[in-house]
Amino acid sequence: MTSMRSATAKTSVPSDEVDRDAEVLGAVVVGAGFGGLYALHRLREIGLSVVGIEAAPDVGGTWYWNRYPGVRCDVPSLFYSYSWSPELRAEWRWSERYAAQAEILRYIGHVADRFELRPLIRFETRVTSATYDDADGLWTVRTNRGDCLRARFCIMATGCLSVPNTPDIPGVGDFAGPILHTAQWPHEPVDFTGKRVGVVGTGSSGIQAIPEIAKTARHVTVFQRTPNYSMPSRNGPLTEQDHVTFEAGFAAYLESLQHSEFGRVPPSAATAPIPPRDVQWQRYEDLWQEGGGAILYAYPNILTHHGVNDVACDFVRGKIRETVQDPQTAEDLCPTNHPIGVKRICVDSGYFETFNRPNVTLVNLRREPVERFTQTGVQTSDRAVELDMLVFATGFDAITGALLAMDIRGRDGRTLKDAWAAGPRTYLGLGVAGFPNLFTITGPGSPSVIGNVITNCEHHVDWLVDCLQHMHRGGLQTVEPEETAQDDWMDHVAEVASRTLYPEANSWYLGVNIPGKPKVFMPYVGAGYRHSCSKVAADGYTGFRFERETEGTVR
Ligand code: N01
Repeated sequence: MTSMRSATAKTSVPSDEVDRDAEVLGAVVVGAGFGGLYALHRLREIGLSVVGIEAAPDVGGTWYWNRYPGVRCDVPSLFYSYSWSPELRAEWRWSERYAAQAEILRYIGHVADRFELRPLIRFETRVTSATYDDADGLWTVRTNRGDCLRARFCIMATGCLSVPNTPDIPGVGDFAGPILHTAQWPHEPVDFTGKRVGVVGTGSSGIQAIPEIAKTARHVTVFQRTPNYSMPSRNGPLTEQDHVTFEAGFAAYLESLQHSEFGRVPPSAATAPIPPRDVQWQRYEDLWQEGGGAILYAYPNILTHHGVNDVACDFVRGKIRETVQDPQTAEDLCPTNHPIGVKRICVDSGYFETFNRPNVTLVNLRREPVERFTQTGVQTSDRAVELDMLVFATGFDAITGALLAMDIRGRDGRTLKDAWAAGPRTYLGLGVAGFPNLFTITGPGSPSVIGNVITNCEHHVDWLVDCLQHMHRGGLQTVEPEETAQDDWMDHVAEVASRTLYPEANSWYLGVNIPGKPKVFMPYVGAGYRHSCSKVAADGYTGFRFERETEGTVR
């Protein structure tokens, strides 16, 4: 793709110098995915001078990079859309119930054009460091292209699923064929025809890619460490009437977002009854037929009580056994070591059916571990599997990966790596004590990846824009969380998670997929998160500390 690096004036100085005469920006926004684009739009709207920095050559965030076959969203398209512009809703039509990546990328590209956001963004540019200067209360943001930007606010919209994880498996460097990662997929179509393809990983990405690859490959060998719960999407075309109906209910939907607890634990969870098994079974059957991941809505206590969750697990295992003809393969595909929903539930198009194809083999790594990769394939404890291509569908260094990949330094030069050595610490997932004027869109300690990430991004951006306006009105220069408020919030995040079944799985929510990463449950799964944020603001930003402006304004 042609470079789209913006013509926005470039500020380049030697790497260790700061050009104190350079223009001071209102804000730098890092990342041009859904969160970053909306932040650029809103910050410009309130009159801030703002520059976006994006590593990719175009907008889209994780949707720019994840181009593997079969990739589509597991949230229905009508909901996986920005909610803030009636004009945008009126002019955009989704073609399918669950949009494919290409259509989502077209949508976000359309938004960037429609709202003239591209000129604000420096593409193909990666932020390497962001340093807070105690003396003048400004951030200095440096990039791999030599940019040195000074800004009052630093908005990290770096995404929760943007740093791919490739496990360090012995011998992988010896493999002679192409090695692909679902999260760094080539732009050119990949031809699997006549190829023996190995796929490592059976999370959402693997579960979507495997059926598509199997349609053309000579043979697909799936290397599975942990089987997953997956629901059929029942994807299909959307009609004009679907859009009209959605729009008619839009106000109610917006209102419901204030209380939306999808994948979270509502207050009624503690006292909700456990419905009889046959009643639950019928409800799960209805949801299976309807398609999508709404099983997590089935009962308020499905994520807190084994008496409910176990029946849902049995139900899905029953569906797997009904679908997969080979009994051993069916058993190997049945998840047994974690409750349903405590890893992100998968939504598929013919995943379990794919294992009835003669050209697909499942290798259960729990029974038959990989010993090493070789020049020609994979050596497990039992056999040598000959392969022409390898696909890693092994996920991400989630939630904190992109933030910690930059050298972020707050007050007194303290690094974020140091501040988060024992796990991420934030107040409301929005800010970090000791890092003034730094905001984390869908940061750890917020619902972030739970539910609909776009609405979570919008909520954070709207909240921080209100906060910035509050500061402007009051002549306030810096904002940062109080250490005690942050401690209390993190205790609350952990306490809420401990009342659920979430900690029972080795999921990326806990960071355990990355060697050496502290085991901390990162998303906030409690109820009433939006209410908590609104209350903090309404009460005068309790738990945040402000400093008064001493010098000129940056507006
Ligand atoms: O990654 P994952 P993902 N040897 O971490 C396995 C979103 N998403 O890219 O479970 C062998 O879930 C690992 O095994 P285990 C969505 O939020 C959304 O699939 O750790 N296997 C697991 O099977 C999702 O949750 C959409 O034992 C190894 C797999 O690799 C998130 O992204 C689409 C291994 C990784 O699964 C991440 O999904 C795609 C090793 N050394 C993604 N290391 C939609 O909207 C890891 N694995 C539909």
